[in-house]
Formats: sequence, C-alpha cells, structure tokens
Amino acid sequence: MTSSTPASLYVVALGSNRRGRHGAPEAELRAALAAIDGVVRASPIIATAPLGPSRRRFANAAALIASDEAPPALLARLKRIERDFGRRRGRRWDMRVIDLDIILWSGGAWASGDLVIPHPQFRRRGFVLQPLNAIVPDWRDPLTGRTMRQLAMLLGKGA
Ligand code: A4P
Ligand code: MG
Repeated sequence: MTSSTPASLYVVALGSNRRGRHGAPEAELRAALAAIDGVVRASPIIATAPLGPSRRRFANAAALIASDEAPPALLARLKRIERDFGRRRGRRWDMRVIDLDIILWSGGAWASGDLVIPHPQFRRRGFVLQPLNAIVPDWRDPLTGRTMRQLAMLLGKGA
C-alpha cells in the first residue's frame, strides 16, 4: 500500500539581494518558490534592511515544504537550485541571487556534517521570524519550546 502522506514537513527561509535572470530580488524569490517541489504554503515577500556588511536591501520569504527526503537530501536539492540561480559558492555574507536555508523540520532537531536544524541564528532574525510567523505561527521551536508567534513577538520587543 502506498501512502500519499509525506514523511516530513520543512520550513525553508528564502533571501535575495541581487538581480538574477528572473529580475529583481523579489522576482528571484517568486521563481525560487516555483522551482521548489512540495511547497504547501508560502509567506508574503517582504523587503528587509541588510544584516551584516551588505548594503543592499534583501527580499525575504519563507515556505512550508512537504517532502519524503531526509534533511541532507533536501539541503542538496536546495543547493542545486541556488547554483542554478547563479549563486557563487564560497562567499558567505556576499550579495546573493538566492539563499535557501532550512529553518525547521517536523522531525525536530538535526545535526550532521555542517547541517544544523533548527538554523542556529533564526531566533534573532526578524527577516526570518516574520515570514515564519505568517505561515507556521503555532510551530514550536524544538529547542526553546516557544512558538514562532512567541519568538517573533519576543524579538519585536527587543528580548
Ligand atoms: N548549513 C548548515 N545548516 C544549514 C541549514 N539549516 N540550512 C550549511 C542551510 N544550510 C545550512 O551556507 C553555508 C553553509 O551552511 C552551507 O554550506 C550549508 O551546508 P550558505 O548558504 O552557503 O552561506 P550563507 O548563506 O552565506 O551563510 P548563512 O549562514 O546561510 O548566512 P545567513 O546566516 O543566511 O546570512 N539580511 C537580511 N535582511 N536578509 C537576509 O536574508 N541573509 C544573510 C546571510 C545576511 N544578512 C541578511 C540576510
Ligand atoms: Mg544559506
């Protein structure tokens, strides 16, 4: 018997601050959302001030993804999409056409090789928490037990 229920749900954060072949960062995010198989729900795309040395504003969004892949397989798939969108590897914090980070996994926490879920920085980043709060407000962070709504509110208060 086959089941159509996917093994896992993931939340992926999308960011862009550079034009690519689809156009401006917002158009790159829309194209990336279309390129990712299994998108169940997507947040609105928001414009955010850059964190770090980049001076260009980012477009950010998040997507809920249903998949049978284990976390390393999903990461490999997302990296293929990043490459296909023209991202140059090995330059962290650089301008990028598309950045795809796995933030949450329905299986809870994961750490292997250089892949860590939940994404270690996400609780401090409004450009991640605001889109997450739009699509999965009741999802609980497995490490702190707090919901995305609570984490977004705490960050908004400067906590
Ligand atoms: N990696 C480990 N854990 C994960 C995970 N959960 N999801 C590894 C995805 N990748 C993960 O990532 C570096 C390595 O982390 C990968 O090889 C992967 O195996 P990367 O995407 O190649 O490099 P990066 O994006 O430069 O690093 P990172 O840590 O993803 O950077 P951040 O933290 O995403 O910062 N300001 C605004 N407003 N909006 C933004 O989106 N983004 C950044 C990038 C800086 N400032 C920003 C934004
Ligand atoms: Mg990344």
